[in-house]
Amino acid sequence: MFRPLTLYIAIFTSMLIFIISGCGKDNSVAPKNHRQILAMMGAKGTEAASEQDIQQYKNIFGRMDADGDGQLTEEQYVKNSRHMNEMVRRKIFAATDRNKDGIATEAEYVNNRIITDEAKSIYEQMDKNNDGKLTKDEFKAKDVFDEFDMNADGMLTLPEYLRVWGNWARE
Ligand SMILES: [Ca+2]
Ligand SMILES: [Ca+2]
Ligand SMILES: [Ca+2]
Repeated sequence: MFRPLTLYIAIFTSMLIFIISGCGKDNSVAPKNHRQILAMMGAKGTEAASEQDIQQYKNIFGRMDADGDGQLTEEQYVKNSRHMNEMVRRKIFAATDRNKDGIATEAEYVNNRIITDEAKSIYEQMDKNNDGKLTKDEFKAKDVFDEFDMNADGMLTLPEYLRVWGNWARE
């Protein structure tokens, strides 16, 4: 004799198995390690910086750090750095002061310079037509181009690129 309850239980069980197995399967592609992507683009990372470069960055820091206590406040940095204008200097300071305590230490400064200068030189190598911008064609890691292109206009400017690069390089 046909027993509907058994049928319902059978259907319910098979649906449950289907749902559980569906949940267990991870269809999303594992996100690539950001630092691996940077390495693929030619980044060697902070460990690869030469003693010469590090010393040079320390010297620049020392010139800005007038009282020689190894610390720069934002105001000292804005006053003493040689970057274009105040707004740019404040942005660079914010990127440098990684732990957001309002002080750029020598170590933070050196670290930021190593990362930024390497990123810039890779940017310049990719910019084949030297117009200061990168198209997707010029960009080496095409599958993450959109993550760099913050305003989604199909072009990368140096500040856009540095913002993402700076975060990834410190992961
Ligand atoms: Ca700090
Ligand atoms: Ca270009
Ligand atoms: Ca853009």
